[in-house]
Amino acid sequence: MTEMEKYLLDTQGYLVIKGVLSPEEVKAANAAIDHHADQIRIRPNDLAHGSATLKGTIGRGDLGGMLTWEKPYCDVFRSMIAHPNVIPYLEELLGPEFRFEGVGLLTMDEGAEGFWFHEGATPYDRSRNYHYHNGRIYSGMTNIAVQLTDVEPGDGGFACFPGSHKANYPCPGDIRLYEAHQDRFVQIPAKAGDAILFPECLMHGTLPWKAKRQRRSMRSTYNSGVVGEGLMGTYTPPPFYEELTETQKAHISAPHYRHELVKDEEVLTFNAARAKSS
Ligand SMILES: O=C(O)CCC(=O)C(=O)O
Repeated sequence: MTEMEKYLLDTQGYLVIKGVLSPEEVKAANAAIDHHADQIRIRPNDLAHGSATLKGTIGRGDLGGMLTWEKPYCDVFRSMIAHPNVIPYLEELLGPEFRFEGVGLLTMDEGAEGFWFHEGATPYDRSRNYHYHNGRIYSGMTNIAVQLTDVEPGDGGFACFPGSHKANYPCPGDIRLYEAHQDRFVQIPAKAGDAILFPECLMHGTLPWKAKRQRRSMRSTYNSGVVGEGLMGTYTPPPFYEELTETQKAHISAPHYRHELVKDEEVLTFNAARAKSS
């Protein structure tokens, strides 16, 4: 992660990473979705929460279960467990033992409603936080939203309130509903294959979809290796566990703490120096 990327993420609360998926990977993902299109569940217009500016004529589409699809359809989705193009970002923000927590797809057809703006760092949430300490960023739940179709300026789709990942005051309701201070929000254009990286504590949501082309956004979620949001106190490897690579297995392991070797090295170096000087 470059110094420029760290600066942009720290000040804006999001980062656009170009070309996370290649054109071939985007094609494979879209073909897999087309093959399972009958499983897309259209929501009952329940996301705008009464907002006059976010309402739409149809609901958003949701699709899950991609990791369990038969091969080759599952492959691109499984690659997001530890994709080489996002590993450097996740290691920087979450540590080398980051955990993959899941992947989902959302679709929006022309006229689909938006989603009220949620999260935003208040109230403070241990699992979904963001801070800077000892020269580095520590992020809680972190999302990589890969766009599988192009998003142009004014199309709608993902939007956020930059800087809100560091908010200290509760967000007024009319801002959350996109009925006040709309000029402070940004909608994020992206090409198919680009990803939006954002900590969940950034206040984010969705603007109604205006384009004729279907919006497809594949969002993968990660957290640090010691956090598990959805394990209910137990951990059972998924049925496809043995089909994963060793790296992928490592990043879906049960939450655990790994003693950082650097702490041992510090005391060993100190002892070696002391022995030498005595
Ligand atoms: O439309 C988007 O990309 C944001 C969706 C979102 O925030 C969510 O599903 O929780």
